[in-house]
Amino acid sequence: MLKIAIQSKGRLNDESMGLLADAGISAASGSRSLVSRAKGFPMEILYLRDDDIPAAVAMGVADIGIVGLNEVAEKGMDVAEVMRLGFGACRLSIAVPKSVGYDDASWLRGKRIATSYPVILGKYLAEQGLEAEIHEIAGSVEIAPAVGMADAIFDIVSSGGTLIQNGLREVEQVFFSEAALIANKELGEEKLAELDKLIFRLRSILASRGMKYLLMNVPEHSVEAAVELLPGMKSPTVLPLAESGWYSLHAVVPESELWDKIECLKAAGVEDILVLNLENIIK
Ligand code: PRT
Ligand code: ZN
Repeated sequence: MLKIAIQSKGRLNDESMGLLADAGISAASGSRSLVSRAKGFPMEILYLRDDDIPAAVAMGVADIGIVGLNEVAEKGMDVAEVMRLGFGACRLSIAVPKSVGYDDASWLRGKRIATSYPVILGKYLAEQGLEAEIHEIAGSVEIAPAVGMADAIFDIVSSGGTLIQNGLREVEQVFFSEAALIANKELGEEKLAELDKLIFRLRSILASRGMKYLLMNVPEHSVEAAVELLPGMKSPTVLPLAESGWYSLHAVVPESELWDKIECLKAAGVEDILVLNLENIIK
């Protein structure tokens, strides 16, 4: 039986549990002890701090885990990155007080940089051929320059709001992260087969996220134009309606293109467009 490690609480917990729930996997009796048996899949769920997940998976305490790629890179654990999961997106960036005249990375030479990610920062500085003082601090990195502890920081940025609130300016984007499914590199055959099943479910869910299912009525003379506008997974489905001269057209479109497509379809003579949510795309 697979054992999956997920963050016990924090930013990745909700979406990790949500993704598993969409895959038909839930924690038995909503229990939040360290380990709980899953329903809907032969799996145990282990709740850990995100910092501990790469090591737990590398050591085989858990077989697989959901964690930010930033933690995987920082901990330097030898685990397999199975798939990216499309949430928890952020970047690790260098930021300096906005009053500072920063032109390029050479400004960092000899400076004190506060961070909770000394390994990733150390690699970046080495690649740039720069020497600087890395000050490892556990939390509230963004206040370090204001209290005189550092000249710059290297921290997680998502919207950038926290930097602005603290009078900081993002000057180098170093590492791009999102949540990923990671796995122990030495899983036996049985666990690999279970992992394949899980990957299949997750792929179906991720493929459907951000997609909409469209149903519409199309007069015969508009069918060609509508099909042209809607390249579906293979091509759109076209079915004759009971009323002669009319067709029903079904297609899957990315949410980002939805309103553009609807406008073009209406202009092409399409009527009665239904927009439905898609739960899964099984290939
Ligand atoms: O207790 P535990 O150790 O498990 O959790 P944690 O406190 O270490 O981590 P947590 O829950 O804060 O974040 C878990 C993971 O979420 C991180 O390792 C990243 O992979 C991912 N992630 C995505 C983020 C953010 N976005 C993010 N914005 N982690 C932290 N932040 C912080 C950021 O440091 C900043 O201070 O949120 C603040 C707001 O960011 P802005 O730029 O949107 O203002
Ligand atoms: Zn953490």
